[in-house]
Amino acid sequence: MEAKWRAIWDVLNPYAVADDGSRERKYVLDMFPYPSGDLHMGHAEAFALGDAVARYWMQRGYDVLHPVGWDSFGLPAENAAITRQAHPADWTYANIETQAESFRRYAVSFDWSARLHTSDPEYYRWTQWLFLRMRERGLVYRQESAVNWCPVDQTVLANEQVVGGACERCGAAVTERELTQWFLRITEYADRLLDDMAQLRGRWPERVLTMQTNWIGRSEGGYVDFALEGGSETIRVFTTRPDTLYGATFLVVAPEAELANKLCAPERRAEFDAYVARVRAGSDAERHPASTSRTGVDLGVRAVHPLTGELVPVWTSDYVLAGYGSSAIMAVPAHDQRDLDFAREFGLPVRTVVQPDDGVDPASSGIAYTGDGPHVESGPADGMDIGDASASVLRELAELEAGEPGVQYRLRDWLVSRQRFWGCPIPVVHCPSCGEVPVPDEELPVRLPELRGAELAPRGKPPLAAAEDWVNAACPRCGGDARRDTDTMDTFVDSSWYFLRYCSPGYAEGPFDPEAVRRWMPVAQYVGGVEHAILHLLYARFFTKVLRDMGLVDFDEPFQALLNQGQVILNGAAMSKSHGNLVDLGEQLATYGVDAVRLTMIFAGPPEDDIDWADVSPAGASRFLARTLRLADDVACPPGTDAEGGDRQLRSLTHRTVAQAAELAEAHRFNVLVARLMELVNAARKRIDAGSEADPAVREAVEAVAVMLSLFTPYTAEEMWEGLGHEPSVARAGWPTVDEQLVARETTVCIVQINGKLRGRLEVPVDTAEAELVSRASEQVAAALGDREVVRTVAKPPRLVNFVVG
Ligand code: ANZ
Ligand code: ZN
Repeated sequence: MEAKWRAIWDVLNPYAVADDGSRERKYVLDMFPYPSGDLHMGHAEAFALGDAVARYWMQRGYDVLHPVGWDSFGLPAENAAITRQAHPADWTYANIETQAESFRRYAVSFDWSARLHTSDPEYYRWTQWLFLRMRERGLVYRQESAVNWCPVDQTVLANEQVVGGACERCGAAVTERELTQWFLRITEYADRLLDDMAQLRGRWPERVLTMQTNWIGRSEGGYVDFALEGGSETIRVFTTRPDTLYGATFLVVAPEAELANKLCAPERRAEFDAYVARVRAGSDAERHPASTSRTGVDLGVRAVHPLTGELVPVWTSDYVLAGYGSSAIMAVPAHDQRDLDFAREFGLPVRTVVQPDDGVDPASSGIAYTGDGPHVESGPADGMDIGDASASVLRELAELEAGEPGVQYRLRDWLVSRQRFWGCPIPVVHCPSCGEVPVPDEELPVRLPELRGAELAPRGKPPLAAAEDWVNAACPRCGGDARRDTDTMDTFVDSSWYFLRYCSPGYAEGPFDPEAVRRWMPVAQYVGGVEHAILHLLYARFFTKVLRDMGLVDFDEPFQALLNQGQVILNGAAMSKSHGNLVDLGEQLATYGVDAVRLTMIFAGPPEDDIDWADVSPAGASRFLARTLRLADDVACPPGTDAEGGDRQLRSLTHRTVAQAAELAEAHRFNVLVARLMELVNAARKRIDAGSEADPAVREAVEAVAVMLSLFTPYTAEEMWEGLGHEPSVARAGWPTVDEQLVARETTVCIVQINGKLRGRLEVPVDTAEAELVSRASEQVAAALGDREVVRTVAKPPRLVNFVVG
């Protein structure tokens, strides 16, 4: 059955986009896969869900764009190439073909004509083009910076690729290095990335919005300048609690900050250098924000408190991060736990300036008081609460020109440089006389050189730097000898705009045809894993905003709605190769068939929940499908028979099911939809078994089943549709029309009494719940009840409600 229908679909191409304006458009997008071997159970779940969404809208008559492509640059291909003495493209494109074949077998409703691969020169040409446009807008810069370095992969890692101090990919302990790196200035968009989330509320999972909000981490507060005792230097600190300034008893500077090095007194030098070396060996990923480090060094200098004139010592400790705020803080131990832990460790003073509501003194309890309360020992701010005290302190500072209000973000600029081969080359040439020169647009793409096998092995310098012929280039500006940039881009750059390319595949005048994007974008429904809740989505949102500023798109947000599916797990644990508990998708498909696996994924529960493969039954799904398929064979009246006059009860069930199924599909409650479908299948079976196989109501029911089932199990649905005497494809059959009269629930009259006497009548659906019935009844007799107290209510739904009053 699978082979038969695949051949027919290849000819019919039922999922091709029309894009001719004849139908309303809807763009349904699955997060594109990384080609790491064949599809696995996680793909099977995600794509079954995305497909249900796409197929639903197709049945509703929309022109649906449901494209597929591959996020095909990345480290695994490169590592495989080194091991196999091959080119990363060999492994990548072979896996893509395997996955493509599996997608066809899995019968996902893709329009294959939009297919793309981010590692194709036709694609990365435009990634480079976008990079250069961003550079022209001042959104790209190069800077020497301390980076996370994986000594095994010999590459820079983004902060988020460092997990617990180890490389996310290979597990090696990550160290720090100073390198000149490319950055994208995403911080310039921090406020818009925050504010525009208002457009997504209710249509994106709330927890994703929360994660993005926390990642951006906007903090309001102020800067305070402390003059160095006897020097011209000032130490600027960032604080979210200017109100506590009177309680600041020492300053702490981040050990890696140049300021710490500059401030350090000669007699502290040796201790300081040793401390910095120790800190550098670690990684800052695990330090922020809750770490309770109690190590540090007194720098041997003092600063002047701007409001009290008091001298406070200046320390360094790794609980203060370089690169956040001003890399220095004022420590207020009474009201900040990290500061208090540190103060207690080193015997530094604690001064309470906000009266704790429980009267417990932080200095003796060891617990910082972070709540609000009247301020004390705070000059003009005495008696004020946090808000007023902050304003008062900032006013004082402004008069003295010793501080100002300020906002800080946890978000940092996006480090996009990678010292690896299999990525998009940075389209810049370094010329000894002209400096950094962009490669002219007409020379794009800057193609990767042909390197393979051992040539790709990391040797401390990027593989591209070792490709001498490639590196040496003429300067586009002066024609002199110059060198190409040897970094490639983070693959998250590739995936930040692929959804736009899908709108006009093969477009040669730019990354996308703005007209096509206007027609299709924003994506109506994005489907993918919660592992992309932060980075991918943030970067794609950032790119979209930049493109909007460039006038290339006319919307703020690329993805109107987001659905995060759960994971497929086994016996309560995540599946992984290392745990040896992988369920092989290919084996499941071979044993139960594509439709049974797809139905199992859908029926297991709400899409957001994890699916434990040990708890579900693809065999049960398979039996259900066989039973359903038999219905089509048993229908005995010809196609096109008017259902009018058929069994009223079955017709009513059919129409109610179809109406409800639409609501359920739109709410992505596909598992409930399937349960309703099963009820309809059972009802139709009962009629057939009772000898009503020629009743047109039976045909109507079974046809509705076939169309609804086509969202989930395309093979069975096609087979049924054919069995019912229709031309393929059921994918284009159209959603059954609902007759509202048949949907309306059967009603009855409910008698409303007060103390047993008739006081009103209500027409209610027979299945009205007791609570609703009582509330409607009491509304109806409200006037008659007056202010008498109801001592008891007797309800016999749906026919009687009696209020007993005193
Ligand atoms: C004094 C103070 C008193 C603070 C108080 C807090 C509570 P978020 O929300 O993360 O922005 N801070 C500032 N720069 C820092 C850095 N580079 N590394 C580590 N900590 C830093 O927090 C800002 C607060 O974190 C700032 O406010 C500062 O401590 C600290 F009762 O200043 B606060
Ligand atoms: Zn030059």
